[in-house]
Amino acid sequence: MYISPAAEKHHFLGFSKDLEEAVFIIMGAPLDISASYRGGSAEAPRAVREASKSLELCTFFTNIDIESVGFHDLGDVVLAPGDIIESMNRIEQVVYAVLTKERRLFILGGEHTITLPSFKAFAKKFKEPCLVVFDAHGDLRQEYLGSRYNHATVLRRIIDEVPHRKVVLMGARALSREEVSYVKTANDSKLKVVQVLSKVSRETKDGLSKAIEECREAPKYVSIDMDFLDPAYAPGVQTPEPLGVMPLELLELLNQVIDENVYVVDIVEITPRYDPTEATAFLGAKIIIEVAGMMLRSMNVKVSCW
Ligand SMILES: [Mn+2]
Repeated sequence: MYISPAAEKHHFLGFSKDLEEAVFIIMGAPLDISASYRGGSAEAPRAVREASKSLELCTFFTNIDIESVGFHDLGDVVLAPGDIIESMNRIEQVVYAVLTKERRLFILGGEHTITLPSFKAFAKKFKEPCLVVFDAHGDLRQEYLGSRYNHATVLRRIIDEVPHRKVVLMGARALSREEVSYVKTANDSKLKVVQVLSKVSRETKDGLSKAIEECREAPKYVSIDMDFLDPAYAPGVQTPEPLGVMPLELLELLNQVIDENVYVVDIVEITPRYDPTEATAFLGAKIIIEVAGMMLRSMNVKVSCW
């Protein structure tokens, strides 16, 4: 398998559970080939793992002791330098192999393009899957700067190339004209878009509930592009987009989405070199811990802190 394991001290949270005991597997997919603006997301898996070691492990939303559950840290996918097609093939192979182990999986990107091969693998394992994406952008272009496979086209490729899937796009406050007309004409069963600007309102939450309704029973893959958040909280991203929401608001929305049918979560587009404070990487690690807590609650795993 195309995996490069890391030394124990470099694992997420600083320790790795044995695969047999682990509920969660975490792995890096440091793809950073098609960045159109600010590269560096290949450094994100290391930065998020490093930051995670300094966080406390009682979850805020669910009062769960993550330390007693832990993650099996598999290491990073070994990618083919400069070759996006081969790199995506390898991500797909590895994700599919991991999914056959019947664990919940967290993937540390990498650019958003990783969601295409990962979700393809997911759709091989689970029938009629649902993808829930949190993103400032639509990533819905047919092509971008003459290329079909990159972080600006990834959602469009998923809709085109993965049959029998549903997609809910949360956020999308920055769409091109081409993307707006695509959203308008796209069949509702293919793609539902809930827009969020600056603040999560009652309408946003109701909109999300409605959009996700048909996905309730479906196996779900949740993709979190960190640029969904306001650049004030997450400046270290490839393409910062002003007028985003606060981290707590993202977690409230995730709390609405996470149920026992969520099997994969990816967190993408962190570019550590643009955030010398490391706040973006810390926030990424925190989001993973809180989401893991929400998943454990939905699975009725009770290991309370308080
Ligand atoms: Mn994106």
